[in-house]
Amino acid sequence: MEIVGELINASRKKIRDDIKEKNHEVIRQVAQDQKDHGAKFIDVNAGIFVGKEPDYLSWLVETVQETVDTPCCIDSPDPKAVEAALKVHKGTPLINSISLESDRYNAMIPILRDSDLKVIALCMSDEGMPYTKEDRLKIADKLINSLVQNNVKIENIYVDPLVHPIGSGNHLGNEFLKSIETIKREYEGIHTICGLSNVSYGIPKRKFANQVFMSMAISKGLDSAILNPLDKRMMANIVAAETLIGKDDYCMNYVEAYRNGLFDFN
Ligand code: THG
Repeated sequence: MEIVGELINASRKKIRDDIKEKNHEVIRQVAQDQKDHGAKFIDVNAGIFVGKEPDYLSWLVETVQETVDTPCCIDSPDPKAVEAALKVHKGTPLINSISLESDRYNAMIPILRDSDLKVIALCMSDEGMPYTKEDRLKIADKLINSLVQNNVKIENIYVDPLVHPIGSGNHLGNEFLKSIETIKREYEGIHTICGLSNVSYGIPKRKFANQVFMSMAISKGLDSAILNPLDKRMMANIVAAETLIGKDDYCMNYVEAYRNGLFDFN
């Protein structure tokens, strides 16, 4: 499982103030903590600062990369902000994201064409958010084909089928899980990703619900996720779930996690 650390996100009140005040030390610490707990990418999101997003997002990339050698996941619906962040980013980031919304799609394709960038293909279109597996697959198929036609490698594409809150419909968890399974089966070599915690909006014990849903998604082939790597129980569940579906030869990762104290909770 490739973990994208979600904590540097301006939708979190504390981080919003730290970004506004350009508080270097706090941002650096949050980046370091997430790396130390297994993040392979550090998500940076300044989406609530309308108009100032390109400036803040570039500052976040620079600040994270002063601290850790981990690449960023550049999280913005605004191609101008993505471009600004990309200018200062060292190494290969994960672009979050392209979608089938025409303005975003048309602005993102030239950035991605012939590049070695990694990119999240988010299942959204001008018709809004998809709810069924069929609607997600239609969008995913168009995005994957056009990215490949534009010379983006299949292994650099991370499809995000979009997680909805389970409180808004009984079937929504299953539709998401079926999407992961089908995408992994039909597009060999592709990655799948999601922002898991959307599933628990509006219900109690969110962390617990997120952890259970993660195990279910792993069983369908989810291979990366945007989440809080400081959630110890979540990280333990991931190791165990991957071992239990056969992605851990001789249970070596499981045993190592045990030895490192990852399972020390009750
Ligand atoms: N797909 C893709 N990118 C995404 C998402 C997605 N980026 C943003 C988001 N969804 C993933 N990131 C977060 C970051 C924080 C939280 C959830 C998802 C979160 N915040 C607490 C809350 O909302 O209750 C805030 C608590 C706090 O203030 O700390 O849970 O789906 N491609």
